[in-house]
Amino acid sequence: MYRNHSIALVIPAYNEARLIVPTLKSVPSEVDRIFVVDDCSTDGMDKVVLEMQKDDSRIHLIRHTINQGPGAGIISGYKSTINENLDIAVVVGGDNQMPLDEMYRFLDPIIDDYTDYAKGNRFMEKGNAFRDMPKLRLVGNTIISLMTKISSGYYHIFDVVDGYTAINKRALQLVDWDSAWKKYGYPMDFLMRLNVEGLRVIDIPRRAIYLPGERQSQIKGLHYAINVSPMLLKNFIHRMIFKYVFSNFHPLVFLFFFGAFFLVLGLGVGFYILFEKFFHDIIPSAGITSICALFISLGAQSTFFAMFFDMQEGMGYQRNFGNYLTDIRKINSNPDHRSKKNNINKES
Ligand SMILES: Nc1nc2c(ncn2[C@@H]2O[C@H](COP(=O)(O)OP(=O)(O)O)[C@@H](O)[C@H]2O)c(=O)[nH]1
Ligand SMILES: [Mg+2]
Repeated sequence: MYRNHSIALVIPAYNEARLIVPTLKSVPSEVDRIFVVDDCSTDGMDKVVLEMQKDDSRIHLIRHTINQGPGAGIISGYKSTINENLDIAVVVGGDNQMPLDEMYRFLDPIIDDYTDYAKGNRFMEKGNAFRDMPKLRLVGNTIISLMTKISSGYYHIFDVVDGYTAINKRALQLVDWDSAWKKYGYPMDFLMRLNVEGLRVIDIPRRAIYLPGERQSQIKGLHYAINVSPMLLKNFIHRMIFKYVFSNFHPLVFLFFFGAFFLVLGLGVGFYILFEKFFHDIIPSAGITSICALFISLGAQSTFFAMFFDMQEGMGYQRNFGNYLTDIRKINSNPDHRSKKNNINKES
């Protein structure tokens, strides 16, 4: 228990026979239940977990019969959390890259009812991600984070690929987990689903850990990009229709589609003009050039206005924890404060 709330720890793990050991050993005493979701590991990880269970009865091994991906692992852990009626589910990987001594940062804003979902951000508060994250990952992360802002509707968050999260019972019960994304890329999909339910999301500064000599990730970059980009577009369309047509209404939905239509049309005409100029040496007429400029400016303006309205819509449920963010930044920039607050709040 932590501050009168029961805590589940969900650990999706695939072939982590070695690193699952330090991960499980570092679980704080406030965690009531540990769900390790083994997605058909082939390295004997299940035996390691069962061995550790003998010394720590909080550990529960969930076995999948076919490999479904880390998102599916988390969903299984979430379902067990719901079944056992626990209050909050924290998620970390099984590769000991997520410092569990920082778990309270995620729990406090949920318990204080400032947010429904807290996710890690390794760039905030002079985070070490800029220095330590492999450069290719840093560029990829930035592009995906920008795309996810638009796709998910949470414009105030970053580092969307970070899998260190905590979620409250209300959000666990509201989201339709069965239709959620099961493979890598799940954090961005989960965010969109939280947004359509009107749930609050907050970024929590956390340390990035890159263990020397260890495999940091099983993600294959190109495969990931090919899968995730269409998912983000699909999710964006789903969110627009569900949020602004089916459950509520806002004309921004027309502005977005109008903007996209004219941007694509304008860029198409632009490419045609350039093609004719460079390959057939045809000078474009003033008419077609003006049409091209008109389409592009109309498209860009509509898109930016739509984005602005979309951000404003989201502010409604973000505004009330603005002060909390400032406070938590103060807490996290002062290491002594964290332990003091723990001593006050610890229940177990
Ligand atoms: N349940 C499950 N977990 C997986 C799968 N693939 C990876 N994981 C786990 O998900 C966590 C994060 O994976 P990792 O490849 O390190 O990704 P990254 O650190 O977020 O880049 C680790 O604990 C992995 O063992 C899978 O197919 N199923
Ligand atoms: Mg990893």
